[in-house]
Amino acid sequence: MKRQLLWGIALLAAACSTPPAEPTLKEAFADEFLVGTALNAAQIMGQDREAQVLIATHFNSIVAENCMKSEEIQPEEGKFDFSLSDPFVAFGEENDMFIIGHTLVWHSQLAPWFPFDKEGNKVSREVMIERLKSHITTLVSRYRGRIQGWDVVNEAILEDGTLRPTPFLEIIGEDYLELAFQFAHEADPDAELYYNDYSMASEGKRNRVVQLIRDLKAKGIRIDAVGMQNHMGMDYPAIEEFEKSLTAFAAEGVKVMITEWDITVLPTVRMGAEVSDRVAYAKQMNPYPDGMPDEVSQAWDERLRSFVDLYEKHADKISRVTAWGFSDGDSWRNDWPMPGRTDYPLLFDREKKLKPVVQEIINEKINNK
Ligand code: 9MR
Repeated sequence: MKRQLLWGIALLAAACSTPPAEPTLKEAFADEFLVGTALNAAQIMGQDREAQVLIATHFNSIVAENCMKSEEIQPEEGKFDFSLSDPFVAFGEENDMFIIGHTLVWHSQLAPWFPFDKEGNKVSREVMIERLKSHITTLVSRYRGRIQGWDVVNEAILEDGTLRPTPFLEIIGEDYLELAFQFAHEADPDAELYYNDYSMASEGKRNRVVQLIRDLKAKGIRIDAVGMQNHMGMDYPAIEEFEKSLTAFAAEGVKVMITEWDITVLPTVRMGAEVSDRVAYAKQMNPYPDGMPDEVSQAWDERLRSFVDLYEKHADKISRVTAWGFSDGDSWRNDWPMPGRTDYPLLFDREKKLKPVVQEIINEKINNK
């Protein structure tokens, strides 16, 4: 009896001395949607061990920021480089995460050989279809049953609602879209398939994406979700317009995913996320190299909150919210479209600390459960 009492006291003391685990992002939103982030090479390979640990703690979904783009994964025809994508997938599996492949068809970062023959002439439609099929089939079947969802086609539509003139459109024609989804589906019938794009709040793009969903569905081709990249600034997009697109896509019977989330606090040089845009550095466009003034930081917090409110309002339609990167220092925003700026667009700061506003949101949600 005495011994039992002593054990009891010892256990109680041990329990009291272990600080309660801090609530995490993925726990806070567990009833609503997955919370994801994009991984860079240092995070995948564990050189950035601190980030790896925090990513595993806070996120339950990951996407490859760059290592599955065609110029990286198939730099020469038939020569695939899986040296980053394999450990990326393994990391997701070890941590029980929902893994997204990004991206099978994209005009940007397209392997240079893709549309040309050995003489440097454009290949025929048949050859381009064969290359498209081989690229998609190789990737999707390698990770069959392990990658749960693919960004099949990325950024194929312009803001005016026309199809972007890419080598795929020029050489194959409009049906490259349905072919891409079909090839992906054949390679892994259980994988979810997505169309992913930026500037989704624009009316032209909204309508054309709706049309794309209808076209695919009318042909019996699988599409599970629309990925709304949410690369935003302090003054764009208008939240109402973003919401209109979100509800318009969901009304077509697909899920919505917020796929590439970040808020730049810097003066707008370009809206959207056209990777090829480049503007020379100008000091006055980099106003916060040493930190954000309080009022700017508060405005950023408010914008974050207004979008979190929107996602929660539509949690029945949204299956995942993914930040485009882990901490501020990693973000592509620091160099786009103007290199060398200091931005603060993500959920974790440069010291890899959760931003106070994010911690507040987590606490509010956990306390309300
Ligand atoms: O964040 C990515 C950056 O590191 C790359 O240099 C760039 C080009 O590959 O792509 C960035 O990610 C883009 C994503 O793949 C598609 N939507 C726009 C993203 C930001 O440019």
